[in-house]
Amino acid sequence: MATTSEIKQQLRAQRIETPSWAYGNSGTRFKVFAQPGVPRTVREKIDDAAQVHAFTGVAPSVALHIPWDRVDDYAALAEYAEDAGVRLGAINANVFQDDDYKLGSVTNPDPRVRRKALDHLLECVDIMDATGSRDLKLWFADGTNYPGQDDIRDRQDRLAEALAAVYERLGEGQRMLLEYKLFEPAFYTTDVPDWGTAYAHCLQLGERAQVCVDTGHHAPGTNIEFIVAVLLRAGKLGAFDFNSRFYADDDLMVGAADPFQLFRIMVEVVRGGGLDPAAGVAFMLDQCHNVEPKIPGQIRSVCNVQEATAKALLVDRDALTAAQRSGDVIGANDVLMDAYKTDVRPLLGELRAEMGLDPDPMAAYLRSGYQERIAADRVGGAQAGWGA
Ligand code: LRH
Ligand code: MN
Ligand code: MN
Repeated sequence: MATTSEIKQQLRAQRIETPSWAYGNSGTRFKVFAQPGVPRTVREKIDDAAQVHAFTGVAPSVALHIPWDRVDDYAALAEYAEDAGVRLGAINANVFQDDDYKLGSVTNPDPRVRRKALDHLLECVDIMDATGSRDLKLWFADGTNYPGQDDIRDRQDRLAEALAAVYERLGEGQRMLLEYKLFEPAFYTTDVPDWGTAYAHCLQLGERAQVCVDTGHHAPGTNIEFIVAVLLRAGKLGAFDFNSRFYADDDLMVGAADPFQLFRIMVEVVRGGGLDPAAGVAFMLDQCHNVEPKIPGQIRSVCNVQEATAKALLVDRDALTAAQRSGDVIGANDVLMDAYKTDVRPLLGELRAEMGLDPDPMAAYLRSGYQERIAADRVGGAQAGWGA
């Protein structure tokens, strides 16, 4: 069994990326509730992400979404982030918010629209060159609403063609992360609906194409930890978009709806070697804080991922393997549940103190006065993007 200092070492090394869009106003199709102090610019989103890192110590990068975070000079933005104490992380492409994309982006039957979508994806790689980002995250809203609307197989061919062109353009050390989603906005077919489809495309593309598992993108009851185990075994798990859900793609704080599921996922990550930075699994948040304050929402989410990771690291592997091999069903389950039932908050508090941080990041942030400052200084905050 790992010692406490080995466990702390792994927790200290874990990196959790926060999304720029979590800091802006967001909502549902029914209403966006504006919050005081939300960022008016990309730089202010970066400032807020830097706060999350300052108090948690494990969130040193922030993902961008283009064009929500479009600026003139991305190299200057990367410098700004560095000065603020964070890095620019994954570049998320957006080929879902133009009128042109009504019938799809890279799978659209119209070659002009396909070209436009591909150009945007290629532009995102240019941006990565300027920001020094490693990952291009691709999620396609593409699909159909009615049987017969378009040819399912042709759309797969168009998708493969676009992915190949982007893959070809990737530079040294850059990767492509292909994210799947069961449904929404398309309600009949989705062109990348599941991990199998994403995996098949990534396999064909090559080593630098990896699957992104967004925890909110499955049918209810799907065993996500099984998917994680299979992808890690195949060397194809590139990233997580963490969030939690009660119904569909709710984008709630990770670990809020089902902390046990998050633990089970992290158990498979640990088992498959996915915590080792060399495995290249990016732990990212993809959430919107519609009713709760944004920076505290991100701090809570980072802490929830850390808690689940700590519990997963506490699993007594030797005892578990022994119980599994001897067919001790209840014993094996006990080993797992022992770890899950352990209160890891004191361990994480100690770790943070050793890192020179306040043991309680949320309380420390709330005491810091930052929230009051931004509420007073920032007037007329921006939408996160969904409502933009
Ligand atoms: C799609 C998604 C994808 C987008 C993000 C804003 O539902 O999960 O990752 O880029 O939301
Ligand atoms: Mn996502
Ligand atoms: Mn989503």
